[in-house]
Amino acid sequence: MLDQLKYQPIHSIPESGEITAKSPSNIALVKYWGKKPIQIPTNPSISFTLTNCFTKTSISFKKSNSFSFNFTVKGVAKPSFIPKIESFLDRIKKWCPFLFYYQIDIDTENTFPHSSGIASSASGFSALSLAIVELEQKITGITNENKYLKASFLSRLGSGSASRSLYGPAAIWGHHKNISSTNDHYAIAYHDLHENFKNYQDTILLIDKGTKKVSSTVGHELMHNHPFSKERFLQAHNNLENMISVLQNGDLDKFIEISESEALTLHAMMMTSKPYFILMKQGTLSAIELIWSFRKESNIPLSFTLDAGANVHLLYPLAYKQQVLDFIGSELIVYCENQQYICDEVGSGANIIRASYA
Ligand code: 2P0
Repeated sequence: MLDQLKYQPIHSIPESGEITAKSPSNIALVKYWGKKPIQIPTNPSISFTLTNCFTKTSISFKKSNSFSFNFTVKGVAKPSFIPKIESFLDRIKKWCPFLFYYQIDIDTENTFPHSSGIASSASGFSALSLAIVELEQKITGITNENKYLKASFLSRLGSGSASRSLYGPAAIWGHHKNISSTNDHYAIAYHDLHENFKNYQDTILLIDKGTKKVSSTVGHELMHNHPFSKERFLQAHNNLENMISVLQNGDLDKFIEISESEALTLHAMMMTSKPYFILMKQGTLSAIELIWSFRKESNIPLSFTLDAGANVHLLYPLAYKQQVLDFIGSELIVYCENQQYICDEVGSGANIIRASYA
């Protein structure tokens, strides 16, 4: 299956150029939590692709006798990101050997604040990977639909959840025996959404913008020898299958049940790891209680999900946007750091903004 993603060598490569790609973040409905080397998920996951939270990444490249790279955020050097990018470049070398004939400057910017607690690795690695595959297609002259698959494949080697950011409105990553084309190496697009989920909203309450005490990489690691891992992986397979039925038939009650259970199970896994840890804050729990009361009283199908952090993602149909924003303004905003929240919605994935070659 991976043969189609191999680099097809040719003899001439551009002297220099610049490619800019844009890719959004995503929010998992069925969560990826646990992996095997190298970046192989222990269960399949599905996410909504977002729109407003995105990363724009430019790679400038110049032919050189020795490979080197620079990494900046809006022109400012960020040495703390270098080890993760070095490890990514090392992993993709075999798949993109052409990259190593260049000196590369990578410059990136996020629309969401870096310290907002929203992972920039999903949008960041997917934007960078798409730019690299764009260069590959320029070199090989092969332009086909494998572009996004390969970008997803490379993204996965940077950060697992990044593999799902390439396409909208949703993406599935990880093999499921009953869902065709699913595999552990790259994500596939999922399009079959019921009308109820078109333009579905994700309003993100920024409960805690600090750096997490335990990184996702460490959290994934703790699923090895976890007392409940076997059951959890089985549950995720079942939830994925059920979630796909829900996305097709528009059953919002079932959507709420699966997505909230997934969020709480993710955090339950953290709380039962060895060592155990908690990433939710008091504001996270207060917001969840209020969401449940609001849903009961208003009958509005508002649900929540959580990422590996304290922030709360409010999921709801576009038709209820005003009521939900009023509810946030009157009851939830006190739990948001600096009263900040981000309005986002389901989107269409990554794309190339600009490419020039010399
Ligand atoms: C997800 N998360 O499915 C899950 C749910 C967070 C909670 O994937 O080690 O940054 O880079 O592969 O992708 C966050 O983990 O981890 C994550 P790595 P990643 O979105």
